[in-house]
Amino acid sequence: VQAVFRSNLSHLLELMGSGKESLIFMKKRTKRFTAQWVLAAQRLAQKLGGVRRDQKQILVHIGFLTEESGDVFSPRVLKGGPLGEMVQWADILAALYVLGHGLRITVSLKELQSNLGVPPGRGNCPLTMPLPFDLIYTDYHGLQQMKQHMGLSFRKYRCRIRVIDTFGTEPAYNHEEYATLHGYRTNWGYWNLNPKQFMTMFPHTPDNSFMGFVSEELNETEKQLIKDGKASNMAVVYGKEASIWKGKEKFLSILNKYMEIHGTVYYESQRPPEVPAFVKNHGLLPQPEFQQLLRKAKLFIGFGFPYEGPAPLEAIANGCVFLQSRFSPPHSSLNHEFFRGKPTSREVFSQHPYAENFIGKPHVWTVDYNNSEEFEAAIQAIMTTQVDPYLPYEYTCEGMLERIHAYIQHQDFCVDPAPAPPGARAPQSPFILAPNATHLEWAHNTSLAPGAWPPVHSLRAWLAATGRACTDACLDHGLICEPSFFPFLNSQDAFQKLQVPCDGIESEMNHLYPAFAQPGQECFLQKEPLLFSCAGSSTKYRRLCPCRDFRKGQVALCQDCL
Ligand code: U2F
Repeated sequence: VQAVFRSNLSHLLELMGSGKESLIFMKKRTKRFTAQWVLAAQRLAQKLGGVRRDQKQILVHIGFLTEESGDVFSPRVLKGGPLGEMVQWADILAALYVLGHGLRITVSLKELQSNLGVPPGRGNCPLTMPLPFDLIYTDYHGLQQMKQHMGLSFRKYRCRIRVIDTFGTEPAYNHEEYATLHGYRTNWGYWNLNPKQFMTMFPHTPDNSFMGFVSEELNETEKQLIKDGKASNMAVVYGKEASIWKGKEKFLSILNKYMEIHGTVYYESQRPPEVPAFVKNHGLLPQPEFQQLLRKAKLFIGFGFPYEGPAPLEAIANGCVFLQSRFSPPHSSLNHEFFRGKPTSREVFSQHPYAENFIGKPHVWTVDYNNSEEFEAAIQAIMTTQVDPYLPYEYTCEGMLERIHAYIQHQDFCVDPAPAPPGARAPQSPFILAPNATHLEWAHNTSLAPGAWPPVHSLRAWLAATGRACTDACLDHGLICEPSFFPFLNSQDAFQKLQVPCDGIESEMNHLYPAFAQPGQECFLQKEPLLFSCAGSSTKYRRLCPCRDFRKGQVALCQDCL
């Protein structure tokens, strides 16, 4: 069956159920975005022309909202608790629905079981049953529940699962045996899924798929209105929970010399003691009113937490400048409580690395808050800087629809890509050598991997500098690391083409391989395809990195990926 774009979202709102504060928040958001989704669908339909899109049957099981996993989020929706996850789930549901797929939504174990066809009263059904869904979107909580209640079907069908995973899961943490042997075992990882089955909130490491969410897009008239209505001396502080304001008196008093400070901090009856009297606190606002506040403000200022939330993108989209602190040393699961136990060793160099690296000045200023002069100078400069509202394409409704469409049509983790066995010589030389001999281009010979996605001709291979991760090595060249291309580089032939002087060649399990170790001149190939990883570096190795191009404003997709 062909999928047909939908332009009426009222059935989706019914499917979303009711009762919980979290669901109410999500439904309000979906309603508010309806017109934008519909317009985006029209634009995408035009862009895709008549291309055939298969309709999938999709189960969305939102594990963190189930009572069985504690549902700690719903009771905090109106009290300043995290909303980022609900923003993202609401947008995922809207995107899947608007794209025209068949949708079931579950937020309890009982509903999950009945949709999976698990016989009532049979906690752990040992049989494999046919699964009535082509795809299942869930989270780590939901994954755990499915493993417990699907019996043997779980193994069989887990390639159909997509895990919405805010901060991402790196391959070293995902591979059970490797994680256990090398100290990468955490509360969450070791599921042995294809790392691309994990879908993140921001494009952290390309080892995972970037799912994202959306922010409001303004038309030219609205943009002009906002620019005209800005109060150049108005600041909004990022942080709806009082604890975020603790110990920030120094910055607040500097800021207060220049600007009128507004906050949206949740409170019960009295002003929270962390929020100084000179701050105009509006209390936690409903999303549309929060947007209105951002429209008037010149500055949105972060004090280090929450990490990587949606609000800075909304602020920038509404014409604010986002000022945030640089983290030195960077925060990570090794040194910060919040990231501890998360299946990633990513180093976070500021409160919002996406804002810093993908947006940057004039919209985003990342400064050292320990240096009061630098902090103060930034505020002065921002007050006189003109900025236009800006939203990266990948965070528009159209961008999100385009990306999810591409994933649904092209990502298939149930077929084995059957790469050449490590160490084997490629039957045909797949590379053309670039003149500087550290960079290879894939010959325009698609017959080598017909139907591969992303298409293999977008591969550009680089030998990274010592100690450099492939994520960074590719970005250095204006490219993005593409883990699905690793198999093409995992051969003696690839090293030879790069003129790497291998004295010996060995094949082992190591998430940094393929790589070259300078002392000893040894070349290492990857023995375990699940461990191919863009993330990760060591001063011992120069990694062999598969990079590809990407669309402007849509880093998840290569030029020829649609
Ligand atoms: C992030 O979660 P948060 O919910 O803390 O992220 P925020 O960036 O603060 O904003 C989430 C939404 O809250 C809305 C705003 C954002 O879309 O429009 N909002 C509001 O409705 N009313 C207000 O007064 C102020 C904001 C992140 F998303 C999570 O994944 C992380 O777990 C968490 C911790 O790092 O940070």
